[in-house]
Amino acid sequence: MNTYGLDHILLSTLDTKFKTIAQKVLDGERISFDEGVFLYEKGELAYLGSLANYIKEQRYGDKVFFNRNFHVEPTNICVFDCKFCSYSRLLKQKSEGWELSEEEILQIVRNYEGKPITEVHIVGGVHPKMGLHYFASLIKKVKEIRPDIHVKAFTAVELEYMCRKAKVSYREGLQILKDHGQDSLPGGGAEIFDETVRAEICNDKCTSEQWLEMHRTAHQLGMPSNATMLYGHIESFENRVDHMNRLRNLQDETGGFNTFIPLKYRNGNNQMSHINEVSTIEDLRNYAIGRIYMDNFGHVKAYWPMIGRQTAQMSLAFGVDDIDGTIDDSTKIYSMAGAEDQNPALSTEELVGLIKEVGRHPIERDTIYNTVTDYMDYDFAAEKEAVN
Ligand code: V47
Ligand code: SF4
Repeated sequence: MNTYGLDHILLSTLDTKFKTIAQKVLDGERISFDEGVFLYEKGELAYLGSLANYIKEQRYGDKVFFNRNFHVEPTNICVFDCKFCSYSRLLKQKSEGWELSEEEILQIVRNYEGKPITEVHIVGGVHPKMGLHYFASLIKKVKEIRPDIHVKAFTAVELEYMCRKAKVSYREGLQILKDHGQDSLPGGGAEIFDETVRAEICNDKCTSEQWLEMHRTAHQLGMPSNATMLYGHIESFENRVDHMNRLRNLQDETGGFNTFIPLKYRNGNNQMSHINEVSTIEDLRNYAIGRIYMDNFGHVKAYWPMIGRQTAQMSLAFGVDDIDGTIDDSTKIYSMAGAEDQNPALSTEELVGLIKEVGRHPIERDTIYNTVTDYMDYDFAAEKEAVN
């Protein structure tokens, strides 16, 4: 196990605050809100990386997880108007939007027949006409085509709107979706929980309290979920720590979150395009502080279509243990915001190569982190020969 750097950090002439934090990490103790802010303000990349990598390697050694998934984005028509969103179109701009029919969506699922995909990720804009019962029936049909697939669907923003329109409680709405085959919730829509920032960047969608309550209810019903944080726009370091703190508190209560996913704000084609994007160094610092602060989260994910393949590779030395999935060019959310990867798709062989190239051990997982295949010594050439 590689714990390089830690002893050096503790023995060197560091400021006492840095030593206290490093000692806490070594002892498996939680850091405080103020210490989180201190790390953002003063923590240098090498120091943060050593601590975050220590935590990651204590848990998983060199292992890095990924899955085989595809996205379905039923529509980009959205009743909300988030200032950072490059993807949505209001109903009045319908000509620039898309609305897939139920048959088109099911055809996407059928196209994966026979392929060893374990997850479908369904999210989109909040369409006024696609409601709770429509989506419940859609999920049931998806499961009829692929009973084995894990359906990770609908952000808390979509779910809050669906429940409100259908006049049901969060519990009733989620139970209906679960009964029709929805397995878990993705982490989107969290953005930044601080109410002042939220009012500036996404003032008309679900509140922070509603987001947290939707995830709390899902966890109580046995549906796990993820949690995102949109960083690098107008928020302060305190706002980032406050965001992580609210998630850490909920995780203490329910234990239902799988993965923390920091999402870098991309400034292409949206109403906040005047804001510069943060540097790659800040991305890596942010992953590392996320790993250090979120001690009760199992996993930290770098979403490669958003930050690009090389930063995703680097993030594996900064506390990240997961780089999402093969995706198969099935999402438009980031390419429309100017992300590195305009056609995000990686074959399993490419994803495995990416992880191995930086000396890590690739593990294909399912959505809830059961191992599907250990790819360390996997022979792709033999697999190809067997198929031919
Ligand atoms: O909530 C929108 C973000 C999220 C931009 O749970 C933007 O496994 C950056 O949550 N720049 C939706 N980000 C996507 C999402 C997600 C993605 C991958 C995996 C999982 C998971 C969840 O996308 C939104 C918002 O925070 N987003 N616009 C932008 N310009
Ligand atoms: Fe709609 Fe989601 Fe875009 Fe906000 S981020 S405008 S809720 S699609």
